[in-house]
Amino acid sequence: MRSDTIATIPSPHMHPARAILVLFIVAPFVHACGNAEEDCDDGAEDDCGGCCDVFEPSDHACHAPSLGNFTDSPDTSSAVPGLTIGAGEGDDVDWYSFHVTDELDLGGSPWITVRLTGAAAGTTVAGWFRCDEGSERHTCTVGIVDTSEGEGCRALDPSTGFRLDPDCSSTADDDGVMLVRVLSASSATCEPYQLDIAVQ
Ligand SMILES: [Ca+2]
Ligand SMILES: [Ca+2]
Ligand SMILES: [Ca+2]
Repeated sequence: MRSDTIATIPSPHMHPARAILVLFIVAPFVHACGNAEEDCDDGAEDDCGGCCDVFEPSDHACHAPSLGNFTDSPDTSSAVPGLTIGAGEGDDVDWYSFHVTDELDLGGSPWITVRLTGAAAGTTVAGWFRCDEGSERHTCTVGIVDTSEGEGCRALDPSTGFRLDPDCSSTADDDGVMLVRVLSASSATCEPYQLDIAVQ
């Protein structure tokens, strides 16, 4: 749980009790695999070697650490500093997950932006969104489509990141789970990065 890293901006029109709910409730949810056919019965892998950060082991989508719940009204964001990637015993991979709740607002569907600050050139960040209801038909407004782990987007540059605008069929609520994967540019060096998430 990383509720302490989430900064929310309650709407001035929001009922106080609801604002408190938004600020402090971080909905737990079952970790989902990026690929529905993957076997989730394995144990958490640790391939970070001498380059481990506080979220390890995080090398598999099934064991992606949860960063909590984000809403598009009020807009929510989180900056997670002090992360590292690379120089693992195997192929170091960092997975993260968070839930997105599509609240009632004039902006409609959530815009989910994920980028890296201070990452080495060549580090890649991608994400896949699984709807709580309905099937996925998302848009990559920033970055390019990546269907390797589901319906998602991949950043062309880590500092620019990607923006995924989820759209879940047969429901007006584009709620769901976002899985994010960070891959190292090199397995020979340990590189720092900060993970930045914004939902609006
Ligand atoms: Ca790591
Ligand atoms: Ca890792
Ligand atoms: Ca909304």
